[in-house]
Amino acid sequence: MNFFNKSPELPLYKDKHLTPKKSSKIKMLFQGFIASLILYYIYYHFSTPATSNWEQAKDEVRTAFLESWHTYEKFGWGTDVFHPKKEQGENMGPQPLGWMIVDSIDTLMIMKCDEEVERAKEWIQKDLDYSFDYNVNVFETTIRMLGGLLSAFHLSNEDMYLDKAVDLANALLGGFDSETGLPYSSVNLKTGTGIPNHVDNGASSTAEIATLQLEFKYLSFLTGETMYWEKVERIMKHLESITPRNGLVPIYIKPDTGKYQGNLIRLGSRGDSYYEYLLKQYLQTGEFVYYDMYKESLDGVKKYMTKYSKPSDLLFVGELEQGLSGPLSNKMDHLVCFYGGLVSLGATGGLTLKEAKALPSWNEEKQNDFDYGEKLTYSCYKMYKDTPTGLSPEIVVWNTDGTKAKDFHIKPLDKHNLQRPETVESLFYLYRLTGDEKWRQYGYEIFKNFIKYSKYVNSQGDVSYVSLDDMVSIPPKQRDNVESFWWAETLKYLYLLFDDDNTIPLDKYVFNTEAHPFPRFEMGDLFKTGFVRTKPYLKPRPADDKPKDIKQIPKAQPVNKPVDEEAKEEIKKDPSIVKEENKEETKQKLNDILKDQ
Ligand code: DMJ
Repeated sequence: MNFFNKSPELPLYKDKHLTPKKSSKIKMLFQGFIASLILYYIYYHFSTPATSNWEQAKDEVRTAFLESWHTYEKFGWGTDVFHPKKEQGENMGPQPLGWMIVDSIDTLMIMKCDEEVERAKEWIQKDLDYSFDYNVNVFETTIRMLGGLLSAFHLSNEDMYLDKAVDLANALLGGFDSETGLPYSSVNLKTGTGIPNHVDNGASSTAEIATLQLEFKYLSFLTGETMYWEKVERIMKHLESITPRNGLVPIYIKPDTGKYQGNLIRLGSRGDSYYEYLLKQYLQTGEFVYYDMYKESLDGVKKYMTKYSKPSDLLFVGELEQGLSGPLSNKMDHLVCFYGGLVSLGATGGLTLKEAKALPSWNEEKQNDFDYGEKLTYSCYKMYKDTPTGLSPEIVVWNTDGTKAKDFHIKPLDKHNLQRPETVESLFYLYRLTGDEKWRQYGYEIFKNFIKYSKYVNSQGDVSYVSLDDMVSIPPKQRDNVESFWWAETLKYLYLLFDDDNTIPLDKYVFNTEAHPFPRFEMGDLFKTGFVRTKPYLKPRPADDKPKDIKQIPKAQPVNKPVDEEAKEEIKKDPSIVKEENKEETKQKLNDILKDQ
């Protein structure tokens, strides 16, 4: 039989395999497509944690909080720094500052952990005393300790927290005693002496001096003492006068001269919360001057600092290492991830997107701002999603040249993960504003990856969640450290993200930069914005774009009388005067606030 003389219509068996008919090719392609869909489905559902039971997700966060908190209670109670592996804590100075307990107590209150709140309260009452010889960082102590005490006071209505807050604020005041009123980096709690930064040529960071205002203004509101308000407003007045119209500021400033130092502009470390508190000061009191400054800075960020990665077109905010005249670097700190939630919040003013869109003041620009916030938050989610552990590094470098397969790369020194809150913070805002479940799902994935990779269990079964040295390798190398903001911020935002009860509603509250919620309030007769802008905002504001858009701002007014100059000096010498004079009235006023809500 001659195999080679066969008719071409009857191909050999082997030819059939190699050259299928067109219809078979389509069939194979279709089958391949279906197979890959199935594989993707399996991968997505088995490798990506997902849930629709949000009550249970909230409980999981509470459990993670409590199990690690109990470990801290067992081995490090009262100390400022906790090492779960060594099973011990340590203080930063000769006495504890309450770094863990004060920073976390409002999370315990929000999560309704009554027994733990009682123990924390007792410790604060008996063991916390801020009058000792130690230099503290003015900013960190304000956002964590003063912020924590003020929120605890608001949530509990217990005088003791306000008393401690007044003591602490008075101990910090010496830090503001520079020529310009711009605070030094540190202050001695006992002597009240301001201490310039021992590095960076004595400069304070811009974020440090511009992230004290919510705390001191709320304290003014509670005590009726305008001095706190004036101290922090003076800083803003000065910053407004020296900040260029594009709203972008170098990350260092010298308290003695009042001048910016260097050219580096970024929304990451040392710059971040300057931009945050511009909007939040407006939200707190409705003062337009800060809204204008915020909007100018947002215009500047969009124009000079925003780029898109390749291949996926992810929006990111780069760094201007040499100021506006230099190129934009593609480096972005995880710290920048607060900005997505902030910008979307700024577009609606705390209302839901649906409510805000129904207002006559809604316009294309606000929609653009809102979209910008969503895009940046999605990029931040991808900083977790596209890594081996599903956890983000401290810093990424975005790829923009089109030659790489991935949107970002991570440098060897930037692989640590400190359990930071900024991405879940933005996810929380976006879920609250849109009601879109996808933001919760992203948060749940991140939460489960924290549980999977940052959990440390000692030989007795005590659980902690720790920072990671390297989030790229599996299993990741763990550090022997827990950051206070893991409890104060990350777990609080996750809990609130999964919460269906709208606890801490955004149209009534503003979170400080350490996630401590303060009620928004009206300035009343006692407070006013003590300066006008040196350069009026060029864009007209829609006539009805006013805080009255925001529904039900607490109507409570300060009832305490302002003290005169002489009395202010007395208060400096003996802070208990404020406490004693105002205690009863403050309590009454707080009762009124709580009744109103
Ligand atoms: C927190 O202490 C605050 O959010 C601060 O503004 C900067 N970042 C840390 C947590 O990452």
